[in-house]
Amino acid sequence: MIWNELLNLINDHSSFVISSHLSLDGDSVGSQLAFSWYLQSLGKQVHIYNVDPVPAKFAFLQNSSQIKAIPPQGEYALVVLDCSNPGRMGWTSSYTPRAIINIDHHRDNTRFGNVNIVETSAAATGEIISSFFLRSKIEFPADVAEALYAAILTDTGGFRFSNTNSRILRLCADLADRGTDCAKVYENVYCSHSRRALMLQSRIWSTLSFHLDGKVSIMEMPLSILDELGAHYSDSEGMADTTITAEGVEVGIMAKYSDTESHFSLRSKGRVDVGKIAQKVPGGGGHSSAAGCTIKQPFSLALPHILSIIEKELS
Ligand SMILES: [Mn+2]
Repeated sequence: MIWNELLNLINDHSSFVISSHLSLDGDSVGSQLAFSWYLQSLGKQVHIYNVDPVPAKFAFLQNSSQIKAIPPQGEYALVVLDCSNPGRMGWTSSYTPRAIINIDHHRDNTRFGNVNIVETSAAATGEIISSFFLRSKIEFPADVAEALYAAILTDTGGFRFSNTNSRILRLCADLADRGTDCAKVYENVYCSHSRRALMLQSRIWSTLSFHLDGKVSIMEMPLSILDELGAHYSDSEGMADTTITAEGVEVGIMAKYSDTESHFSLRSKGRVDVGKIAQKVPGGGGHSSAAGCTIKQPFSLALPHILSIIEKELS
């Protein structure tokens, strides 16, 4: 049984490094904090290393300051959470962990660990970890429940995506029973935009356009407007989810582009598998309802390319 392999590997090591993908989201932050608590409760040394910082809206999570941009040293076993392949961690220094634990829910996970717990039906890596804790009757404190709840809340788009189901809601009820303040998490995650972020978002909204008989909506963010508004890239986070809010739209696109490169975040209401669409672009991938890809072309050329892929998927 795979979980026994995990426990054996944990037993065999005393020092651990936890990491996740670039551009931390709620699932990567919450899962790392919960797993760090678990390893520490077993008396292990834990260092959490991420190349990118914790987004401000997740800083309220207890111990989020333990997530540091300080590369690890010495000997350790590496725990990679919510990350489909090691390249996505963005580490620049070479590293040779004694072993790798890989816990994830992305379909394109490359099974790069010595132990691979990859549950593609899970809504979040936080779901995999929550289920493990509950099944194993591990008593975890309220702040860990809250981290796991934030992980699931954000990866289900606030319980709106098609990965929201009775299993997830029951799990979150358990996390609420263990002391999660659901309203507090909601306020921090969804109601704490800076004015600068809202100004940026108003500019992004103004680019809204519809394509392919109204089945596709697109919002654009040329990276040049960040400097113009003094805004940060992360201030646009969450905008991709708003692209599918229009009636009749099946696929929503948030396009972020420089003069030479165009990144597309794809969202689906459930009928179209946007993970499949993203995979048709080299390096692209993701889930059926949320995925992304980058085309190394200016937006004017990359847009017709992605639309032609979507058109085939819609028909
Ligand atoms: Mn995730």
